[in-house]
Amino acid sequence: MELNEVTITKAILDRYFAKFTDCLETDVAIVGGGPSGLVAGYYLARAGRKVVLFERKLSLGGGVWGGGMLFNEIVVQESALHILKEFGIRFHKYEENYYTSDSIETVACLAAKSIQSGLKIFNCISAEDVVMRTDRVVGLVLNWSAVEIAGLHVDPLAVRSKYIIDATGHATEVVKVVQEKVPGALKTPTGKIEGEKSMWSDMAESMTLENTREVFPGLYVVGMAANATFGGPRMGPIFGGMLLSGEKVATELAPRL
Ligand code: 48F
Repeated sequence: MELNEVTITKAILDRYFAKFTDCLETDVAIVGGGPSGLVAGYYLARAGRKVVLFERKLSLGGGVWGGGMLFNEIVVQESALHILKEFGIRFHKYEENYYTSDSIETVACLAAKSIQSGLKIFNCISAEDVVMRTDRVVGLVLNWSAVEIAGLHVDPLAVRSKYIIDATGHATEVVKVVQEKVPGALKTPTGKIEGEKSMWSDMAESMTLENTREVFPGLYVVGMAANATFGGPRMGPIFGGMLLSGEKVATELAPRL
């Protein structure tokens, strides 16, 4: 049977729009497909919650791919090994409490397992704003990343969600929008983004967990975005804190839904 180009096109359009339409109203919408966002999405989906993730780039994985300074291995400490095991990511013991895994295998397994657990992922879409009601974030304002990159004047579309997770890493893009539009309202000591501090791996890893919480009604921060929002230090290419942060936000949010 001859393959029909129009059928190929229609199959993609029909399936995409069905998938997207199903995600217009969700329990949780995650911005950013780095390690913390993917792990959060996995555990929420596994708990039966309806969860969608939007990633600006073509590829998922955020800062994992390049390991440290393009040496494509990452370090994970003992306390997060159960998450590597959960995702089927192989690891090697380097010395007591220092384990390594291949950064490419890490991304591949995080992406595959989270999608297969029910997380819906849309790549090449950027969150540019939030949908707001009186003192509460209730959704995301989205546009194609291509539109954003080209600087085209195109109006966005919006989705609604009971909770939003900012998993945008160092950039804290969603929190920044809320800070600009509702000045002084963040649940941080100053009411503003505290800003990420210089590297202190041990302190940063524990603070990432402490900082994983609600920063504005309806809006949680996770991963590096949590440290940047609450003034924690950076940790470098050790990823246990990112994985544990994703697990923590899912554990906290799932019962609230
Ligand atoms: O930066 P990223 O990997 O965040 P993370 O999960 O992990 C941080 C570590 O990679 C590393 C570190 C730990 O050792 O310090 O940096 O906290 O992933 C963030 C993702 O969010 C996407 C971005 O492309 C990246 O893949 N992103 C950022 N802003 C937006 C966005 C946006 N406005 N809309 C959609 N995606």
